Amino acid sequence: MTQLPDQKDDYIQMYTHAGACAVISLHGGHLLSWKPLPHSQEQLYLSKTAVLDGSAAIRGGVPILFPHFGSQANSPNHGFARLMNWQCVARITDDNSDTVHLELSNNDETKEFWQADFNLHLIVTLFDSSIDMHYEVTNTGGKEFSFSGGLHTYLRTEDIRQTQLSGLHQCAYIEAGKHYREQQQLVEITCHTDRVYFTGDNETLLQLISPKRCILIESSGFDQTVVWNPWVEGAEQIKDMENHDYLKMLCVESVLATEKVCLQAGQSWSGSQRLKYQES
Ligand code: TA6
Repeated sequence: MTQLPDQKDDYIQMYTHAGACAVISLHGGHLLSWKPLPHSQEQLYLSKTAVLDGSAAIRGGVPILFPHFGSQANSPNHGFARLMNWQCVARITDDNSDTVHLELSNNDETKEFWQADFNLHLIVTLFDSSIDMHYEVTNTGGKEFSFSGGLHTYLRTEDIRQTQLSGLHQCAYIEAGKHYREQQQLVEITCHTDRVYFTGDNETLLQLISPKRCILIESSGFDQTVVWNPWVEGAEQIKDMENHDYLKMLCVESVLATEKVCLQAGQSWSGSQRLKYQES
C-alpha cells in the first residue's frame, strides 16, 4: 500500500470516536484513504506509484473532476480541480462523525484554464461504516457558465475477476461511442471497460460485491455513473499504475460526463456520493 508522506499540513486525518478513519489531501481536495469499521481495512485503491507531491493528479482515491469530465482543449484531462491546492474552511466533529469542508475558488491559476468565477465545495463526512462526499458548484460571477465533472472513485477489490457490480441491470450506457442496454444482473468486468451508464439524477444504488467485502454506492444529483477498469493493456499505458493493479481496482464514478450543467450568476448545483461498507 502507498505510504503517505509525513507532511501534516497537506493532509487531513479524519476519525470517528469509535475508530473509523480517512485521509484527505489538500492537493486536489482528494480523499486518499477510507478505513471503515468494523475491520478498519482500506476500501479505496491508491497506486503505489501515485504522485503525491502535488506535481500531478493522484492515481487512486477519489479525484475531484471539474470543470469538465474527460478531455477539453487547453485544459488538463478531467479539469484542473484535481491539480489545485484546496482550502479547508471548516471542521466539525461530533460523537458519530467527522466532517471536513474544503473549498476551491477561482484564482490566477484557474483563470489560466477557465475564465469563470466559481466556488467548488467538497464536504466529506466520515461515519463509522460510511463516508459521504457532497460536491457543490456555485457561479459567483456575473455571467452564466457550463460545467461537468464529478467524483472519480477508485474502489479497491482483491481480484477484479471475482468482483461484481449490482444495480445496473437494464440501464442504458455508452461505450466507445456505441449505445447498449446492460444485460447482466451482476456486471462482471472481463476486459477493458469504460462505460457511461445513464443512471439518472435520483438516488442511484449500486453495490460492489467482492469476496471479502460489499460496498454500497449511493449517489444523487449526478445523472451518470462511469464504470472504468483499464485492464492489463490499459494499465501498461498508465505510468503511475503497476501493470497488475487493474486486478485490484474498479472505478465507479458519480459524474456529469456527457452533458454539461448550465449555472446562471448566483446559482448553485450539487451532487453527492455515499460509500457504505457491508460485510459480504
Ligand atoms: O473516467 C474514466 C476515464 O475517463 C477513462 O477514460 C480513463 O482514461 C480514466 O478516466 C483516467 O483518466 P486520468 O486522466 O486520471 O488518467
